[in-house]
Amino acid sequence: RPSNCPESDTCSGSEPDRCEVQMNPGSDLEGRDGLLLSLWIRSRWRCTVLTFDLHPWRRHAVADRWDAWLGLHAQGQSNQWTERRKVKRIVVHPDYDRVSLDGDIALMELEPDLILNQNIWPVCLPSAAHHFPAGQEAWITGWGATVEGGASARVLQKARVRIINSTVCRTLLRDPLSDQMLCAGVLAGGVDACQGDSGGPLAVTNPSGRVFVAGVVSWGEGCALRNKPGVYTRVTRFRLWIRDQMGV
Ligand code: 4AZ
Repeated sequence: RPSNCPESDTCSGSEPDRCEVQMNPGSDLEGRDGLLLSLWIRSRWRCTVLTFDLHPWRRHAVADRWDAWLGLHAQGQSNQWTERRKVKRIVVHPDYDRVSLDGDIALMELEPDLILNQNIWPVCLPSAAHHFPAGQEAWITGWGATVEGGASARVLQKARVRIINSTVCRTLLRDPLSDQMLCAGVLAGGVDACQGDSGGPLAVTNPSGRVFVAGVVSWGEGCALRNKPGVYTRVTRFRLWIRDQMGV
């Protein structure tokens, strides 16, 4: 365990008191959307970890084939705040199921000494016991399609959704929702994650202003349809696994 990795389970104490989802100014377009790697959690100089969504086929899970771009706004376009890091290690959750999309989470460990700046800052991990109540406001971000079947967004998009009760969600979705999944969306339709947003964050701000990653964009039945909320990996269910993998 690197000496400057905090031991605390949640984002507190020795961690920065400002935790934000990486996003550049000007990326406040109401939209839906993202490419892989829009989420990274809890980077302290030497314990940078990123969650994302990846198919655990061998060619995807090889660290050498990945670069992490942090602080990005326009896809593939670096700016004064962008940092680029090699990926040191990829850990795909052992329970990942390609059909049910259960266990849809993986971790990327980045090369150390990441420099934080105004656009690169850690997001907090919720404790395993944390409950995100139905109705709570959450934000999704990404570069995915802005209409179903459409092109990915050039610049990072964000949209506001709400946590939806799982029992209610099961009545709305055709496919099974496991206890490792979490629903969020706007039931009236029009706001959602879509193709290319997978792996991105579902972020919730607590009363003290800290931002927590409640979910990871995973799947849905279409995009932004009425009564078809998006489905997210429920991060609290993987909190202990994440801790074990990070070695903190
Ligand atoms: C996708 O394919 C995808 N409406 C992600 C999220 C949603 C749909 C599709 C949710 O990456």
